[in-house]
This record gives sequence, structure tokens and C-alpha cells, in this order.
Amino acid sequence: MAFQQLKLYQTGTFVAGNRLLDPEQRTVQARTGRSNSLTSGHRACRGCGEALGARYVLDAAMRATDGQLVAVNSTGCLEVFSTPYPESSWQLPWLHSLFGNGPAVASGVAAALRAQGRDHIRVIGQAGDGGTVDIGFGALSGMFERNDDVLFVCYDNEGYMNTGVQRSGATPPAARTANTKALGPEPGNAFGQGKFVPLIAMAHEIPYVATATVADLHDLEHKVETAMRFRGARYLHVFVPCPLGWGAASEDTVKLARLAKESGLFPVLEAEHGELTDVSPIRRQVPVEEYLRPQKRYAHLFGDPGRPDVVARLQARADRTIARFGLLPEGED
Ligand SMILES: Cc1ncc(C[n+]2csc(CCOP(=O)(O)OP(=O)(O)O)c2C)c(N)n1
Ligand code: SF4
Repeated sequence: MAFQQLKLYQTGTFVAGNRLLDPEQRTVQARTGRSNSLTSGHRACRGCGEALGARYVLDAAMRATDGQLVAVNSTGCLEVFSTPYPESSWQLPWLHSLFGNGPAVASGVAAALRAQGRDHIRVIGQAGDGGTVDIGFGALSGMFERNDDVLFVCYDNEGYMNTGVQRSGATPPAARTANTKALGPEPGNAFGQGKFVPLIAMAHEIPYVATATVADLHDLEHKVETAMRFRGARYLHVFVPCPLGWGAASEDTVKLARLAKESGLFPVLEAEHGELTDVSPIRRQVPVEEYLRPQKRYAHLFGDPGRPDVVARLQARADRTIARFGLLPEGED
């Protein structure tokens, strides 16, 4: 038989062949025993980063808790596409109440379990960025302040996607949404507004805060497992591209998540009790343009004549984030 060279490291991706790893090092997703907490048949768009992120997070959390898990969901795409009454794609106890009260409901479930002496059953709250950084923010801050025993997960697709792609407090500057039109001298979302909630979570000095993307499955699963080792309030902010809202190709979801990290626009980090403990360094820095161009929500920046001044402002923003969190290994910035 002719010699066949084994390609371990595919160019342009960070995918290492799972089957070549020791079984214990394989991802939860690569195991036949994974719980499929969000199972097939739901109605997410093709290539939905939120569906991918939720499956990764919940399966890893189910494994970490030996299946002793309850999930609470705020209103949003994840809730709507997974549970069109009377159907459900969830294969774990799952509860939905309102758009703004997900963190409060999750706190209540944790309190009820504790009162029943069943606090071996763990609680995850989950929402989109609108449900987390805007309407649910007060309830989330209260959950952090009381140090309630909940892991709250924000699936950040940078807008209110379920209701037609409106701006949220996590929408980045210059992005076009239904209510930040690509018109006038400052097209798209304004610069200098919004918030990066992981830093606000850290300011509460809760036991664990982390960010991740759907492009690095090992890292994301590791952070979920780490979070489940702590008791008290924990926060995980997962970057999840939305092909429909961003005007991106369905097959580019993972690539865009990787480019957000590699351009420095989205920092991947970990913190304990308010102190930064780790950052994922940029492996191959890319200009922000490489990330922005494939997305129609930024098309107004690249037309004729385009807006190179706005692209430069976005690059400066990435550069500030890189410097702030030390994302480039020594000597590479
Ligand atoms: C009090 C209230 N206001 C508005 C709505 C309508 N609404 C439902 S989901 C949603 C947006 C959800 O956005 P996000 O949390 O970012 O999740 P995504 O759909 O993007 O995943 C809105 C505005 C509602 N259900 N309740
Ligand atoms: S609109 Fe976006 S977040 Fe909602 S299901 Fe489609 S791809 Fe997913």
C-alpha cells in the first residue's frame, strides 16, 4: 500500500485529529456517550453559532455534573428555535419564563434545590446578549452580588436576533442592524457605547468568569468544566456568530469566531475572584479587515469609496484590546 502522509494540523484551522488523542483528552463532542442536550430537529438557521455554542456548553456541563443539571433560558433565538410548543429539543430539565428574568429564575431554582437538600443538582442560566447585557442585566448583577450558585452563560451574537436583528449593548461599533442603519456620516452602530459584561462580572469578584468562542471547542469545554468545579456565581460569555443577522455565509461561523479572536476584537480570557488568571494568546494575528469583509453588516465600510477611516478606528479598537489583555506573546506586537 502506498505511504499516506497523515495531516495532523490543517492549514488555517486549529483542528487536531480527535481520534489521535488519548480518549480522556478528546472533546465531549467527540465521545459517543455525549448527552446531546440540545438534540437535532430544532429550527435554528443553518450554521447558527448559538445552537452550536449551546450544544457544546450543555453537553460539557452535563458531563461535569454527571447529568445532574437544570437549564433556565431567557427568551431569544435559543428558546424560540428549540421549543416551538409542543415540541422541544432539550434533553434535560429546561425552564423558560421571560426575556428579562432568566438570571432571577435561575437563582430561584438554585435556592429551591438548596431548600430541598438537593444542591447536588446544578443550575445553568442562559440567554442571548440582549437577555444578558440589557434587559436581564439587573437580575444578573443581583445574582452575582448574592453569589447564587448558578453558571450564567451569555451566547453573544451581538444583537437581538430573534426579533429581527436590532442593536444590543453588545453590538460593536459601525455594525449595521435594523435600528443602526448604514447611513449618514457615522454609519452603523455608534462608537463609544455598549459594554463588555465579562469585565463587569469580574468587578463583582464572583468565583469564576471566562470568555470563549465556538471556534475552540477544547477551550470552551474546559471552561465549562472549570466553572462547574466552583460553587457560587459564575459567568461564561461565548462568542457565537449569527449568519442571518451578520449577513455571513453559514459555513463561515467557526471561521468568523476564530478571526474575531485572532484579530484581537474578542479577547478570550479567564478570571477568578475578580483577578485575570489567563488569556488565550493570538496565534496568527490578522487585520480586522479580514474579519469584517465577509459580513454584510459591515458592507458599507468596503463599498466605493468605502470608509477606510472607520476600518482604522476598528483596528485601533482591536489594538487597544490586544494591549490591554496582553494577547500577543512578548515581542510580537
Ligand atoms: C419584555 C420584553 N420585551 C421584548 C420582548 C421581545 N423579544 C423577545 S426575544 C428578543 C430579543 C432577544 O435577543 P437576545 O437576547 O440577544 O437573543 P438572540 O435572539 O439574539 O439569541 C426580544 C426583543 C420580550 N419577549 N419581552
Ligand atoms: S437568527 Fe442567528 S441566532 Fe437566531 S437561529 Fe438564526 S443564526 Fe441562530
